[in-house]
Amino acid sequence: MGTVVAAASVEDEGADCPVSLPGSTTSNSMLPDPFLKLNGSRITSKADWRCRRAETRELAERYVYGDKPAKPATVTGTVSSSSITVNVSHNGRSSSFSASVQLPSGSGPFPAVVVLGGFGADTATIRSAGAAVINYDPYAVGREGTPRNNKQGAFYSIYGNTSSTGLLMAWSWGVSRIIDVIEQSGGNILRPDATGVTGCSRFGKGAFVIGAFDQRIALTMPIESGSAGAPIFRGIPGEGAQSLSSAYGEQPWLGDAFGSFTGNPNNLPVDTHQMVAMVAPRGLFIMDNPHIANLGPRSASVAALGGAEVYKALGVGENITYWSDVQDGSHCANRSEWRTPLQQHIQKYLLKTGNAAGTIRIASKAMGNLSQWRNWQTPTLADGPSPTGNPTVTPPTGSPTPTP
Ligand code: MCU
Repeated sequence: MGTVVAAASVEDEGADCPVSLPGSTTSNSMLPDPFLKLNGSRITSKADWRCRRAETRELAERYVYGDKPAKPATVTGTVSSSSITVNVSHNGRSSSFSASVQLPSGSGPFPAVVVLGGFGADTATIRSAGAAVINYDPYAVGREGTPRNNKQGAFYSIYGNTSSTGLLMAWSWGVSRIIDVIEQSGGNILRPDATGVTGCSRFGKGAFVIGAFDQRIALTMPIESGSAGAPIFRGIPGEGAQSLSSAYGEQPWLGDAFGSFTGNPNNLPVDTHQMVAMVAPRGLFIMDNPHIANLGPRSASVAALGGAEVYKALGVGENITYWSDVQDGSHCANRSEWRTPLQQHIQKYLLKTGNAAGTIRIASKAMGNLSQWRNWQTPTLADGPSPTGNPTVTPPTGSPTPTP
């Protein structure tokens, strides 16, 4: 049995947290302590995670992916049973994109899974489980094949072709705008509170970042994401996965600032176990292929194990699944092993009819060892307001009694 935790009603619950990043970084061959605040003390309550997450988000934006701007001044669009259109304008610039929709059978409103790129995700199982598929073309929002100083797509039409934000974050911004439109639509066809995201390979990198950076996403399901996706940056060189410089150079997936770290990931003040943690307490189902070392499956398992420590500390250890125990070695194959857990995740986090506990099922050939990567232990966090859902704040009544 598992604890179901609803997604948040806003993209970023920590938007009001004060975060001032230090001007320099220090080298650390171990994974940064996800519980350690920038002020040098560790969080002590579950409620503290909200603003520690905000620090993590700022670090990830500055050093890894580039900035994700907040919701633009104007977002409009439509939702029909066959498509979603999104129109955005901000600071005198505008752009638009659309995505096709395939509903499941039955009567709505339906939850939906945003599927990036159109391959590798088991859309038949998604729909038979009762969720709609939103076919999202990430390239409409951030194109591949462009130089870093001339990025293209709907995101860059608004924020500029020389924006230092990488494609993964541009794709993430695009999905957030789709959710804005679903919210504004009134929710008669698609439910705004039940959105998932998935994709394989480069689109697994995208799904990972999309889920980390929008707390309205109830279920995040990256598949075989490889370097610049789930694997810890620090583990990639030793594992012999696609090198950080190769991933950085192949496409402008990561932010421009990551260029200073491709040769020395130990200098990064953040690693991907913390992106995993950013998804907490929401549903996360990381699928991986242990047969291709270039994908860094061992390093991805360490990211999941490290991030799972935050899930546990928040009391939602059952909300994360990492599964690389699969037979077929081909990249982005349709795998029978993932059908049942996929269905269970959709039932639990999107339809809210299921309660299956998550599981860590790492193939022995690609088993990472978290203890080799950390020098911190997981704290027992005091109960506090739930880290999702806006905490209820009761304003004091009347003015304080003056002391005579
Ligand atoms: C695993 O994702 C990428 C990989 O990082 C690239 O080096 C390769 O070219 O493409 C993979 C992919 O997206 O395959 C569909």
